[in-house]
Amino acid sequence: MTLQTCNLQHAFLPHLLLLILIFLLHAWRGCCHPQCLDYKPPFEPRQPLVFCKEYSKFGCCDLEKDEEISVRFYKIMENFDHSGYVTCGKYMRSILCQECSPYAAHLYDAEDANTPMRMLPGLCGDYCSDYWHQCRYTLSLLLEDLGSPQQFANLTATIEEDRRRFCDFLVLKDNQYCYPNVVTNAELNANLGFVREDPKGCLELCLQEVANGLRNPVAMIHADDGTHRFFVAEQLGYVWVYLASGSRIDRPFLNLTRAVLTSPWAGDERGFLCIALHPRFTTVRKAYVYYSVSVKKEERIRISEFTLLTHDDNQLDHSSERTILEVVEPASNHNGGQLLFGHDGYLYIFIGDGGRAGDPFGKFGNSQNKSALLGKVLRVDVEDNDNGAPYSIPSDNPFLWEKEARPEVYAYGVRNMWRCSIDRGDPATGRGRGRMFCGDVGQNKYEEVDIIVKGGNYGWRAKEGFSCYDRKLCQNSSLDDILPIFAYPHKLGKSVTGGYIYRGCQMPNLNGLYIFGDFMSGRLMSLKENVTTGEWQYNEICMGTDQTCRFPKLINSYYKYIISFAEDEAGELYFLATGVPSATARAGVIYKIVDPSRRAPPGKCNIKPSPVKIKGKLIHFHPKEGKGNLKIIKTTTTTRTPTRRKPIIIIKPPMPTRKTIRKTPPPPPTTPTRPRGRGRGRGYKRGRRLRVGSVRLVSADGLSDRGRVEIFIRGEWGTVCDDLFSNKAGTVVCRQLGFTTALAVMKRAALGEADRSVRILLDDVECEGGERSLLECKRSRVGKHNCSHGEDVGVICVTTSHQPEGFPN
Ligand SMILES: *[C@@H]1O[C@H](CO)[C@@H](O)[C@H](O)[C@H]1NC(C)=O
Ligand SMILES: *[C@@H]1O[C@H](CO)[C@@H](O)[C@H](O)[C@H]1NC(C)=O
Ligand SMILES: *[C@@H]1O[C@H](CO)[C@@H](O)[C@H](O)[C@H]1NC(C)=O
Ligand SMILES: *[C@@H]1O[C@H](CO)[C@@H](O)[C@H](O)[C@H]1NC(C)=O
Ligand SMILES: *[C@@H]1O[C@H](CO)[C@@H](O)[C@H](O)[C@H]1NC(C)=O
Ligand SMILES: *[C@@H]1O[C@H](CO)[C@@H](O)[C@H](O)[C@H]1NC(C)=O
Ligand SMILES: [Ca+2]
Repeated sequence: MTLQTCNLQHAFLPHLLLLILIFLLHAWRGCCHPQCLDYKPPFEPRQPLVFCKEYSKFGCCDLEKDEEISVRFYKIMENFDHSGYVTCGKYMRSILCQECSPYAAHLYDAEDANTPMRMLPGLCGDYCSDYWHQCRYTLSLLLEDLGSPQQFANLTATIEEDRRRFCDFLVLKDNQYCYPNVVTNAELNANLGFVREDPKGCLELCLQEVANGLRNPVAMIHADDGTHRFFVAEQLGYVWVYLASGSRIDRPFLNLTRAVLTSPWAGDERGFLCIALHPRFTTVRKAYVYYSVSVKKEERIRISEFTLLTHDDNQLDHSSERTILEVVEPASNHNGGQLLFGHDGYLYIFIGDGGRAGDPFGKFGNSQNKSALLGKVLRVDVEDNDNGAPYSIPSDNPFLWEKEARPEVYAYGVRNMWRCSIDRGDPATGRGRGRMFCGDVGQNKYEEVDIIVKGGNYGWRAKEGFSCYDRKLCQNSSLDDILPIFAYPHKLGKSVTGGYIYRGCQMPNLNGLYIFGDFMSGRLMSLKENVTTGEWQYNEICMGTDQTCRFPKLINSYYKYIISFAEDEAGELYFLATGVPSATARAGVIYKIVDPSRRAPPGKCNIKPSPVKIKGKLIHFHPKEGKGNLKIIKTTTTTRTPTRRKPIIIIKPPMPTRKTIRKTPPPPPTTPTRPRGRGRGRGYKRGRRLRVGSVRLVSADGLSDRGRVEIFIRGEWGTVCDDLFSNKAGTVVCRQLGFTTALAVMKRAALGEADRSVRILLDDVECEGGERSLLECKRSRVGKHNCSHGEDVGVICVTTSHQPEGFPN
């Protein structure tokens, strides 16, 4: 008896441990995040679905996919008589429609691209039992529809007879996320599709790295000319052009390094600070820049104008500089540094109070003194300035008739506005259009965000945020100042970086959200206006968990010195940050802000960048972050080391490699395993569900290890034609097929040419070798190529232990 119990315990212990482990794993993973089978967030379809109606409001299908599913359904239902239709139709429909569920990736166990997906959505135990009792013989029909008919007929014939095996195959062990529980779980569905908040109310967003290796990137702008280029300025005096493809042109747009006054010390506020392009840049090819210079041993800020070269759209004429304005800076800090064109076509210049602490200059400081240009927002007109004065004064500038005031002044009482932007307005209603938002850096207590209006007094040095700084000035009834829309104390951050109101297309949840940050604390923040009360509601922005940000290319960490925010031509938002705030350290990265909870419906936000003629070479983009190799980047500082340099703080640790986490136990025998290369080639069997980026080898002689490369994208098999296709790219293909490496890569159709009906889907593929699919490599856009089938590529794959036969050398 004792012996028996003992044995029992022994037999039980591993199971118990396993159970505990599974439980812990689930607890640790917490709540699943909605995700589609294409590894992207769900969306609201543009047109309501007809067949899978329950996912019309939010899910993973558009109308096209919905139709595809309904065609499959009716094809399967042809096998039923009326009573069968009545009994089983609902199961068929529900099972087929789970592809449209916002939790599709979980139901199909597809979150991890390295493990096979389920062929059918994971069902809950009870539902599976009912299904088995009523309609078990329909399983083979569902599977037949997906893959190789005989194979599955044979396999399912045995499963269909045995409820346990049947449900082992179909059940998803996670009781919360199986169908239909996932649909009815109130907690999961309560805020489905909205930006998720963590328990502290922090909005969970993710990031995508779009550029790196930059030296204190201070500004990023676009030309609004249809090219979707970015112009990125570095503090030491360079401006670089990035194309819509993400590649950078090797020649600088502007190289002012010789003239710009700056230093490698961390926190030096001098340097090249901003660039703005003429609002009609396609016709008026001028750029305006804002930088620090030393003239006769005097520090100044200079605003000047450059003209584009006539024969190169990506370079300014360096000999065309014309000074618009120079202002003497009494101290090296508080140089302002924003330059932008308003919707009125005028140039706005944001100038700091001149520096030191407490705006000590003159009787009551510069900011409240309208005879001084320091501590002001200026507005000038640079239209038609080719002859005569470099700028004129707009006729409705607010202080034209005030005797002592400079006519350029548009608003005053500002301390050191760092980063201002103009609201494009709500895409549907236009509400908010033209509002000007600025972050104004505080003294020693509060950082603030202001909306700038004509003639406004923003309070400095009488006030800092909402509180009095200079008590005497503050109590003067004639101050009549405009309060910030938001101010935060120094325990949250010590140097505000103004941002943008999101008005892009790809992240519908973020519309109307003002996103900004803090340079010192690395905090990302947001404000949302309550339209009824006019109040701005604050929410911190946090990085989503690894689980939340598990979409291709997304990361959930960033360098903490947030230098600037930016908007691209389409209105998507970015921020520029660095790990080492020195003008010479190549530690700056540009991040795109991504909402993992919802995307716009597919096709809605497509852009077609107009072509750009390029002189010089392109430097392709390689993401560095989020691959587990975030490292401290050493500054190249040669002179004084900064005194208060802080170590790099990564807000979240880098993502773990995905291979380690699996939700369900190893699949039962009927779940097809990853392709192993054998039995493939011409006779390719659709043994597993095809996914975007799958590859196959097509060869005339039916050999499984070689052939012309075909890739599956958007529901079709297409070919790859490419002169750049290297062994590394070949290796990516071979790995996907279960081999270890590519023995040879053949170009110019040496392994066969596709017939005309096969589209060429990929060209200019350049891989590093570690990618999981050719789609992750650098490449032209899908379907964009400049070759013919005479250039189709092929590979010969090998598993390194043996050489294939019949291959010369
Ligand atoms: C399926 O079963 C039939 C008859 O039992 C057999 O001839 C055939 O080879 C089997 N097919 C597979 C793929 O196992
Ligand atoms: C930029 O200009 C400086 C001095 O004028 C020059 O030494 C440097 O090589 C230029 N850099 C580039 C990338 O053209
Ligand atoms: C205001 O600024 C002007 C220009 O810098 C200066 O000459 C004047 O003394 C200042 N006025 C006061 C009251 O400080
Ligand atoms: C209040 O401010 C006005 C204008 O700046 C000034 O003329 C006046 O002397 C101030 N009053 C006091 C009591 O400081
Ligand atoms: C706006 O504020 C009012 C009053 O505080 C509140 O009742 C309402 O829920 C708020 N609206 C939103 C969208 O937060
Ligand atoms: C076109 O072909 C040339 C030469 O094969 C190649 O260098 C280039 O990158 C190709 N692609 C495009 C989009 O021009
Ligand atoms: Ca203020």
